[in-house]
Amino acid sequence: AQEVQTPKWAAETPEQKKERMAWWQEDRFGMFIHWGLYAVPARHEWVQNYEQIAPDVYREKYFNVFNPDLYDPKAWAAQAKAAGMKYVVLTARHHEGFSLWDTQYSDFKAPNTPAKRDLIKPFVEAVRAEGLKVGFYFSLIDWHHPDFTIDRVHPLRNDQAAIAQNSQKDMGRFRQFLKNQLTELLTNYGKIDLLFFDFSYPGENGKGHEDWDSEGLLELVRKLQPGILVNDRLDLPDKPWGWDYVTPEQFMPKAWPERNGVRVPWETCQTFSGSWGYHRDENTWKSPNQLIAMLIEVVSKGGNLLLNVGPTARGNFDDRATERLDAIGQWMKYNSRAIYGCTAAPEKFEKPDNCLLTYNPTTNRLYVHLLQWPFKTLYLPNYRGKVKYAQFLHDGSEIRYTSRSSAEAGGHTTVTAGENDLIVDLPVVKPQ
Ligand code: FUL
Repeated sequence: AQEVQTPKWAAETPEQKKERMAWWQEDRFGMFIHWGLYAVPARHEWVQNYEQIAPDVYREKYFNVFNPDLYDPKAWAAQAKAAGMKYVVLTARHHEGFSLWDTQYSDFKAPNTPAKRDLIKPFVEAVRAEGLKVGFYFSLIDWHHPDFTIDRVHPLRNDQAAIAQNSQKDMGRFRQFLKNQLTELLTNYGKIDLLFFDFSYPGENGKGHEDWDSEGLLELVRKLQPGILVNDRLDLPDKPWGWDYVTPEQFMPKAWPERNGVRVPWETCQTFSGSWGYHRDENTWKSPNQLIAMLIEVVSKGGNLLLNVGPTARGNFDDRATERLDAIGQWMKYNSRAIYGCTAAPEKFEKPDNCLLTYNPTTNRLYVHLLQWPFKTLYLPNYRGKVKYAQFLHDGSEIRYTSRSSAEAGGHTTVTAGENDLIVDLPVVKPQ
């Protein structure tokens, strides 16, 4: 394999990197927020692409009716916190090109709509005030920008007249625009903890991340916010310094993801329904139990979960989202100890039937999550000698267990458990 040179600006020791990522490894659970003009049509944040709406038509239709009179970022932050989330990542600008803040580099921005103000500033303040970490999502794609090439992902991909203008576009100017906008976002709002770039792909010239100057962007970001975490969507896969964590999207990896045989930090981003942006008529909403099981499964594989809300055009979370956040919050109230600071269990702990395991290496506690409530008995395979005591999380009450030899001595009829299994006595009725 070719030796990859680390540029000076990216150099850090493994300890420094570990320290930089410590909060994120500990927190495990964050809120993603997709909010933009697409909340108005309410048909998916890719509506402009799917319906091939020209940028001027899109702007004409939705820009002047974007009036988020219910926008209350304090309520957003409070809801995230109550759900047990520890960081919040907001779409500063999505592919449509609409900026939520008062950028100098575009007039297609929230302050020029009936919203009449920078929507990022109060967001950052509210999230900070709740003691949560702040992240921005920033799109490398901009369907509104005049210099952005009309490629196969662009809403104008079938418009021959528009495509004919491609030769006059200047991706260099677009790259500068990205840098200018990032400079604003990473200078004017204090400390920013995380940046979620989205996304790089081979453009018309087949060059992919070179079109975006991914390395130049990363260098700028690291200079402006040395402590920040950056995801892998700048598309620098072969450069270990080019990303901090990988981002499987709407997808549950089978096991802890690896690169070159080494486990890497990872975060899956997931939606409540089938859309990131507010989608009024989309009905494939996951149940609260599915979402809680998802969170447990992610942590059981050493990852983070970034769970998305798409606020409405009026700026609030709709009831379907709120209901789910509340349910997760109820669960987290008693069980967050099995999430924060936790990771995959050491190999010596085998997964019992219908269970997931999370583990806190600092406290040396193993959390056994029962996805189904069995009849009276849970078998912990080969756990004999590895457990000091067992308790429920919801009330701290003792759970009794025994091993095969004592179960037999106790006169039970047919004990088929292995020599080294633990036989856990559960109440017939699931407590709570
Ligand atoms: C994708 C985007 O294209 C989606 O709209 C969404 O933002 C998701 C998190 O990333 O690549």
